[in-house]
Amino acid sequence: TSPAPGAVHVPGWLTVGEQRELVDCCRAWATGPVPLRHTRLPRGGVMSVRTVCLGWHWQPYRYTRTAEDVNGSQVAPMPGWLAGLGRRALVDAYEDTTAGEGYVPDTALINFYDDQARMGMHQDKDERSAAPVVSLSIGDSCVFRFGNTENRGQPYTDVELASGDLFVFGGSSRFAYHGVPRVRPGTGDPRTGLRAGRLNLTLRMTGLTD
Ligand code: MD5
Ligand code: FE
Repeated sequence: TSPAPGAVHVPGWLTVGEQRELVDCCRAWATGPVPLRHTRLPRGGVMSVRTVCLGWHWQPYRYTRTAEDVNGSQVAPMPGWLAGLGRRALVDAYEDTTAGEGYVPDTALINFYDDQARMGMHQDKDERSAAPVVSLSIGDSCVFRFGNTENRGQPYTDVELASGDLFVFGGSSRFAYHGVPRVRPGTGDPRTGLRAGRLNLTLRMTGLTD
């Protein structure tokens, strides 16, 4: 189902087994060189989600290899198999066996939402590439607010994202405003191994070189 050109929602794309494996990996990454933490914003705010990055470290509002804003460590590498999962996501979402060609995501941003966490409406424009963003959701469902490229407010469409769902943001949807106004506690699938909260993994091409 496609709420906008280039945007594709594939409910239940990840099997429970794949979700469980990703949860296990996220647990390991959360205690890696740069731990899962609330990102501090330059104006003194703190994000309610907790984030850990692979490949490149996102700090508002740029990508670096080392996390000067956390502990100065170099972020863990982006695994090749995770980039491969991103290519398979594009093939399936766009129903085009060639859609993954040349897609080499070099960063993953992993967001953990507890019951209270939210993500305000924003655009993702710190990447120097217009390649699609692949979004994978695990755990509690959420309301995902999918807006427009012109302004932060209306018009927008609210979409329910559940455990295992794939969302690809390509084409003209790549730079649309979006956010997560609420998580729905208790809606996750315990078989994933995630007992509470929501995990979102986004795979991206930064377009950066060292
Ligand atoms: C999330 N994360 O559910 C979302 C999923 C973030 C973030 O927003 O920046 O970490 S990513 C959704 C996304 C990415 C790129 C474009 C669009 C949505 N879009 O055009 O709607 O934690
Ligand atoms: Fe975003």
